[in-house]
Amino acid sequence: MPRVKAIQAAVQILQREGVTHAFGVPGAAINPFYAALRESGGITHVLARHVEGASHMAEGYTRARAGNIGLCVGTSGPAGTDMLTGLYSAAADSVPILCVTGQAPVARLHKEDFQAVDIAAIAKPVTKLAMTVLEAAQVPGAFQQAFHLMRSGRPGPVLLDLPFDVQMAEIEFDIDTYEPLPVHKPAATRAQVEKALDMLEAAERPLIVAGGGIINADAADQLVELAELIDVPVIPTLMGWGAIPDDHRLMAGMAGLQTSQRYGNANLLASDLVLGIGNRWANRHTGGLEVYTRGRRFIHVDIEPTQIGRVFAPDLGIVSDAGHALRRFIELAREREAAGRLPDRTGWVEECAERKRTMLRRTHFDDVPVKPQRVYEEMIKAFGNDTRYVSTIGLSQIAGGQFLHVYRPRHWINAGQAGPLGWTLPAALGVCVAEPEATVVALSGDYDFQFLIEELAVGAQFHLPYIHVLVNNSYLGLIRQAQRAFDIDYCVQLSFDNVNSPEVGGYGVDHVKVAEGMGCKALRVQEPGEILPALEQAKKLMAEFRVPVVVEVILERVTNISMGTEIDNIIEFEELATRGEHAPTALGALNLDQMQFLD
Ligand SMILES: Cc1ncc(C[n+]2csc(CCOP(=O)(O)OP(=O)(O)O)c2C)c(N)n1
Ligand SMILES: [Mg+2]
Repeated sequence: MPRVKAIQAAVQILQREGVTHAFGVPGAAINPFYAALRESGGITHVLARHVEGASHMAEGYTRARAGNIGLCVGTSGPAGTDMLTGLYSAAADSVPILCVTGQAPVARLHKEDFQAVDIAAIAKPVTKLAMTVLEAAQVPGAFQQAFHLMRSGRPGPVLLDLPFDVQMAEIEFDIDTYEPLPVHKPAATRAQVEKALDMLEAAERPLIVAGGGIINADAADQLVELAELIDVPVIPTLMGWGAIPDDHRLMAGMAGLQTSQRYGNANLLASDLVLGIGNRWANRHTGGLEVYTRGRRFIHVDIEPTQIGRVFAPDLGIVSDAGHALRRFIELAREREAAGRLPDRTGWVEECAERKRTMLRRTHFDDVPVKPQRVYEEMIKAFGNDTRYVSTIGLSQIAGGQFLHVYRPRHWINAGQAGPLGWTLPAALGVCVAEPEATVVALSGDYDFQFLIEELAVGAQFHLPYIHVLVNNSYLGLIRQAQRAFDIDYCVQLSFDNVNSPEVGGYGVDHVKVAEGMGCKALRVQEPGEILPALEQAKKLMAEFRVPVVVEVILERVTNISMGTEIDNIIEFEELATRGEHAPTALGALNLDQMQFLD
């Protein structure tokens, strides 16, 4: 057996498991890893400017392509704690990332050594495995188990914490005898799917709720195939958005309290049976369960057994990987089709499609300062169907969910559950690393943008071009809107007179200067008619300079975005679209004549 340092074995295993990129920040306790990385030469490293940024880059990298596992690396102590937010958002959204941290030597762990913290204990609730590896000979097994766990069942992150002396110790290891462990994914049985199809057959107005598990399982094609075969409309969740193209005749809109369409909620409320696949009944999707569940039956298919019944008791629960389940559904539905047993759904499908054509929100406003709704209209005009959108949270993200269009899986990359401010920028960089040829468009409010703004320099240094649409209301907009319930507007203002930049007109931070200072390109627009030319110009700048390009749109400071606490009670703050020209980029209303009857 060759004798190698344990950390050299670890790096060899990373490569054997398919890792080609790492995102990180070095430090003394993790330098053995960096030495092994340099020696191996097979893993490209992107140097983040903040360790939290590295963790979100790893998330973006994983989420951009099926099979990817993002690796983030940091030293002991604060590097690990900085990456906790990435571990949390990865766990919450079922995203595998591997976080490797350095650690004080084993014999000094209990001596309050410099930057020694029990990161494994801290990270435990937000990982599938968090382990300080105390024996060098355990290092290969720990990495083998990490990959097995990240890929098996409900995917999620792992943290491996490596004391300095453990990294440096020599062990017997031969990569040629290493084999990744088999991945465990449960599969729905014939009996389970027959029962589900019986329930679907008995329903009059069935819907499929398509969750992120379908995207994790790389099974969007099977979802569309099943929907078409049984002719059942689909409501994607925020995490499942893109599993069925927005312009598909069976795409019935998103339901929910925030990132939803009026027709999505109306369609869900009109249904009598919901088949949820790879979803988790997130509370911002369901709203109050009384309203969500009243009058309809539920089938829940999920890869994680303990997810069944967690939020409410379904009428039928099936533990299965979404891909395995969809393939079984297709197989058995074909048998029923051959037997002439599939019900005719034309009336119900048309009913849903009609709502999609008519229950629209207005986007076309000519106001100055710009109303946010207009930004999304211009984005749709500027960016093609193959655009990868990245966003996190805020009114900007919510309105993006309401107005943008997504046509492919992994083209809406959003930190769905954790929603950590600052996520957008580094996650977009991770997407760029994973998909260098893709058109990547990030969407942030001003506060999200400011949170991890230093990561712009990473995009400039490593030539990771993307467009960052920054909608600036100089407010913590979502929280300002939420404070209406308290009748306050308190500690949510980002406005101040910038002594260096009077041209930002009291909006505070001069994002253009900051972006330029970081080595990126940036444009600022004040009027609706300037948005599209700026986005076109941004594409050119991106191609020419190969750096991130920020397009800042100065918004009206106070615009409330549609949302509510129940899916049958969403508050609309703007006038609704009553003519095609009010919502020119809405799908289904593209034919202006279709809406004239609403006049
Ligand atoms: C780390 C973190 N802290 C606080 C919040 C709560 N929060 C959600 S949205 C938001 C304001 C976002 O402001 P901005 O990015 O400008 O977006 P806008 O709502 O104005 O479009 C805050 C503070 C959060 N999601 N994450
Ligand atoms: Mg804002």
